[in-house]
Amino acid sequence: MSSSAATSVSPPLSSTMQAFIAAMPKTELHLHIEGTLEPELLFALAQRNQVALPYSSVEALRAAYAFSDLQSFLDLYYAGANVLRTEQDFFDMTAAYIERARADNVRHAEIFFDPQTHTERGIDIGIVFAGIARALRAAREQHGFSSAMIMSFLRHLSEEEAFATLEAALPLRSHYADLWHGIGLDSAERGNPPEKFERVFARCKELGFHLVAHAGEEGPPAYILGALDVLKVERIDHGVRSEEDPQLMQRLIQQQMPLTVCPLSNLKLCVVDEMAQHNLARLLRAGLAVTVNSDDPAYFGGYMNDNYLAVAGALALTRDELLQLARNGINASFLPADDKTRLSNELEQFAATQ
Ligand code: ES4
Ligand code: ZN
Repeated sequence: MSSSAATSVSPPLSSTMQAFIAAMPKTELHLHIEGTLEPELLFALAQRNQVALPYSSVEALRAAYAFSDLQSFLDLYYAGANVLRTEQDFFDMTAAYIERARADNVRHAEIFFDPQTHTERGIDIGIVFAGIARALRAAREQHGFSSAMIMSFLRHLSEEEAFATLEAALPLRSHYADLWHGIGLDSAERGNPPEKFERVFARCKELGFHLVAHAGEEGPPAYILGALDVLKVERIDHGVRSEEDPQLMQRLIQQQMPLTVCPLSNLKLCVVDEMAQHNLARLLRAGLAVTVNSDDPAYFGGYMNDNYLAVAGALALTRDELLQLARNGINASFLPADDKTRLSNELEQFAATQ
């Protein structure tokens, strides 16, 4: 990502703006459920399941969350997921996330989960689906919190393994028809271009899933083009490196292709050196359909509102720009048209009373 200023100090965000961000109705479109496992719960699950951890305390684990790039994070993220063993574990993790999201006035969340992280350890894929879905359904019934599940393939593994995961999951589809709407692609981007998954994504498209893929986080703009043209995705996860290709930028604007940007993630994984250098505001002001999301909040130091607060302060976003980011999130979601309208009305009503 290009930048000129070496350092810059942003003025503190006014309490009015902080309150505005907190109260604004929001959507979460880029959230890895395994990335919401807070050290406290991770330790509790390790104890419950008698899993040994290479850290002596919650504090020691949290102190290890200092990353130099995507891979250095993924190593800890996959190790952390090793404490997840039972349906109840997946339920507890998801329920804790929902509580946190609701506190931030997130109304709707589309949640990635990585079955391969668990099936590789001998956990049945049915356990993964069941625990996550039970928490999401309870949240819908008790609080009107709506959600969707996006099953993601790990791109450092083979396409054959992705096909095997799809095959294992498809018998569950009818049981989770209310939630499982999407297919994603995540994990180590460099060296694992979208083309590697062309056939499995084509199959998922035939099956009627919504398609998304991580692209242009650490990988080059060519991976974004590949995600669009080869995988035929309808959203790009991250996509911040699109700025390096002006032609691609024009296309993203023209197609209003949503980018699910994750500011604190980009900062913690050294995609940017400082938040003031983040290109979210430039992309927004150029007319791209950018959204704000939290990625792996337990690892990156913040949930939805923390992400909004960080960019609002560092990039001097206006109230109208914050509203536009929230609007983009509603439009880019997989919600049916009537739900989008209802949520849009809530947002515009909120805007009108501010
Ligand atoms: C991820 Cl930040 C990020 N990038 C790619 N894959 C991921 N899985 C979980 N977090
Ligand atoms: Zn991600």
